Amino acid sequence: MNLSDIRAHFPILRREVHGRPLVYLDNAATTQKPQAVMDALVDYYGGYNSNVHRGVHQLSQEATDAFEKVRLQLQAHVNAAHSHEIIFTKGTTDSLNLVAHGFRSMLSKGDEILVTQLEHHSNLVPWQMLAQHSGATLKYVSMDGQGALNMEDFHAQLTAKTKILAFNHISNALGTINPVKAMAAAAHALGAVVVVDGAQALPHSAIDVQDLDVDFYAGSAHKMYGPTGIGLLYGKTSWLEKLPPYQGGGEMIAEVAMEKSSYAGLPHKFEAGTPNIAGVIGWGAAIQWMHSVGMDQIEAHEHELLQYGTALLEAIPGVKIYGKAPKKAAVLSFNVAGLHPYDVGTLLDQMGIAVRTGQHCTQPIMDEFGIPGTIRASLAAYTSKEDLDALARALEKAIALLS
Ligand code: C6P
Repeated sequence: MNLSDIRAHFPILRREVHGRPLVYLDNAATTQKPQAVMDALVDYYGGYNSNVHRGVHQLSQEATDAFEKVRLQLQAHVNAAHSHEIIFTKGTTDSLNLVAHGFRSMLSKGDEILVTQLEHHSNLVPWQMLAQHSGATLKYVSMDGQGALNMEDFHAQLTAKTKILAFNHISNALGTINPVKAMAAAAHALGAVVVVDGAQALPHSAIDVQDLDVDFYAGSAHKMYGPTGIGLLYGKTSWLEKLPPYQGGGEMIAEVAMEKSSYAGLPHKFEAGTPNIAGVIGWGAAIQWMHSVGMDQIEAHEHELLQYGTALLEAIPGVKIYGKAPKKAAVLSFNVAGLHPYDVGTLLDQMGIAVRTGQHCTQPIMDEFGIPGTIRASLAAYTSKEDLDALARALEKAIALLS
């Protein structure tokens, strides 16, 4: 598919904002949805809406088949060894909380949890809560001035006391790509569990959880062209079996008596209540759409755009880009000397350019740089060089107006 074919799948890209053509550069917050995803939702609600795993009737069978087909799609998409290793959650935040909560009874004083300074709050606060609850100590790996993890610090902080290592694959604020495979191997050598926040990696490249050899990997459908409110937790069978259920209710049980219950096997043990059936089915269409473009093509396209956009922004006097790690993906986080990111973002919006401004749920990163936040342009498969040209032109105008 060429870029204009790709863009044609996204009706929203044809709309205007404040009388200007929309330039959507807030893809790390959420991506737009191709028509195929919207069609899948309408087909489900209009054609076979029913609860899953519950009825003998035809509609329920059809809904269950469509729902479970997506589990298989996701298994293939991340190369999990078994489909029961794919747990449907509400999203990355929910997945990470499920894991952190599950370890409450397995950690105690003297144990350590290691995170990094690059984490989204979703991969920091649940571990703070776990530390408070269990008495374990929370430690973190620092980043350098380029926004890359300080690997010497990583090896110094990782010890035999480390029970959990939790970090992101790609930083949402800076785009840093972390060396997941090497970090996981180092942690496993010391007996730690490896939990990876893959929210920003899944949209941009092919993921192979077996090759990375991580114990848990979390993601959100809405950042990969799918619906909101649905996400994934990949977990190795051995860990998912050890972890207690996160919530109690229907679907996650085997036998229920008034005094106590026994739990269902994987994956249902972690899927209490009626799931987001439409969300799952829509996600299946999104994954199919991504594969119709090709994961390698998406990665190559975004890499080219990242280089193009970096050069454009750096040519504008006063612009400073935050996050220049040698391995970096899909995010241009920047500020303009003397201007508040919010003011710049507001003017860009007036010119039809959608970017995110602020801390991007990564306050420790902003504190480390000593800034209130950044302006963040984040890329997707449908982003064009013209989008980035429009950003640069609008930015120059905004700077002229605000200076
Ligand atoms: N980042 C952003 O604008 P949820 O909200 O559960 O789908 O994803 C949370 C999350 C976890 N980890 C990383 C690395 C993320 O980027 C996000 C979401 C969005 O950067 C919204 S704050």
